[in-house]
Amino acid sequence: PDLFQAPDYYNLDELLSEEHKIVRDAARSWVKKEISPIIEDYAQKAEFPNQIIKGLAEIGAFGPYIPQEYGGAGLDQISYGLIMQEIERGDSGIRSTASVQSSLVMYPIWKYGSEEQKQKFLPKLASGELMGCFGLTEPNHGSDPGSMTTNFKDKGDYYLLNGAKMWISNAPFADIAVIWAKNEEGRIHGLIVERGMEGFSTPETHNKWSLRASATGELLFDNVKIPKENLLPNKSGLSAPLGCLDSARYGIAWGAIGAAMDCYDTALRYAKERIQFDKPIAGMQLQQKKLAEMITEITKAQLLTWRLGVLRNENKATSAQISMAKRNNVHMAINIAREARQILGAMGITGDYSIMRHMMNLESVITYEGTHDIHLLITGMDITGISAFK
Ligand code: TGC
Ligand code: FAD
Repeated sequence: PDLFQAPDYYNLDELLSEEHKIVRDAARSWVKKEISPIIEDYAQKAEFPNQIIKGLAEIGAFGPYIPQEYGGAGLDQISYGLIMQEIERGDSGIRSTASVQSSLVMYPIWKYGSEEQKQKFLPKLASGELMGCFGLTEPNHGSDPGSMTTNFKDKGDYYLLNGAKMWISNAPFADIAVIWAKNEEGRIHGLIVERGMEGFSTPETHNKWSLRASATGELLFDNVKIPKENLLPNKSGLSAPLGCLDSARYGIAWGAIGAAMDCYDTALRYAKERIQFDKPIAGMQLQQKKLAEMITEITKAQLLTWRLGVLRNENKATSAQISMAKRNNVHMAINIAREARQILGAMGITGDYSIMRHMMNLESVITYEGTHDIHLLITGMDITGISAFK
């Protein structure tokens, strides 16, 4: 039996094209074969499974919507979302690697880079030959990236980069880092920093209880000489990194549904099999309430996200709409993980089931790419016209 029963309570499949279903099913079977059997072990070891990089590239997880001329898969936004959903059904940390590579490294090079930068980096990033990371957050500037202090000075032949980034997914093994820094006028620009440049180091962050199968690290810049051709020339200001976040947050909205589906599916099966007081616990009203609310919330999230995908395909989705979906869906998933864990009783705390790992992973997902609070305030700003940040 297929261990991944995807709930589709409102026949959402009827809204998908043949291509969407082919892409999704390919990702689904790859995750089942390559991620599910190994992921618990890697999470326990707190190690990223490097051997899956090639497979991720093959299912189109690196640059799903980047045009084929640059090595991307040339798919639409719904296919991109479905790939993220299937990967996160396996593990949020693996989806993180794909999100960062696609939306935070390939996207800015594609949108803000020169033709030479696109030719040089995009095909190798799409194939996984090069891996990237994205440095926006700093030790003292998380939710407020506009106050960053990492900076670069024009030295004539090159830029001199100084500063530090923290909490950076993929940093420990990335070949390149797309990072954001201020020039002498205080204007934010994107720069491509390459491993091996003198003064650039990427120490790993240990002791995480969340996203353990994803490598997280710092990016330290100590008088790093950056060739001038490594500056992204076509966009500057805070809206440049925030534009990348729109794409990643959209993928996370889909991804969270995958994690929620896996928790729901696991809890439903368990509840039907587990007998207490001479009957399956699935027959107890309190457990039915939990399961019924889960499928309701998953269904609402699916519809929200599908519609957002259509809007993105038409280039009509706003940043605030993306914030709403990211916030709603991650919150939905974390609540489902917590309830599903309880349905499994003591078994729920073990690594024999995926739920506790999803639950702990989602603590990062609800924090990164804009916290739950920040996305609420983005909605608040959108509907009132008044920023609560300033
Ligand atoms: P504010 O004055 O509102 O905006 C500055 C400029 O940016 C424009 N803008 C956007 N542009 C594109 N996309 C968006 N989503 C945008 N949001 C705002 C805005 O129009 C303005 O443009 P302009 O031309 O007028 O200059 O900026 P603010 O300083 O008040 O901050 C706003 C706030 C708090 C919403 C924003 O800074 C924010 O989103 N903070 C959260 C930070 C965050 O999400 N960091 C994520 C780091 S990356 C990460 O977590 C990767 S995890 C990856 C993984 O492993 O999957
Ligand atoms: P803070 O900004 O210090 O927030 C602390 C608390 O204060 C939060 O609850 C927040 O909601 C609240 N708060 C802050 N401002 C306000 C406000 N105005 N009103 C009300 N409440 C507020 N960053 C990258 O650049 N690249 C990456 O690849 C990356 N990967 C990550 C991977 C992991 C595993 C994690 C955990 C984080 C990662 N991040 C990455 C960083 C992430 O984006 C930040 O953690 C996030 O933006 C929040 O910043 P902070 O942790 O500094 O929290």
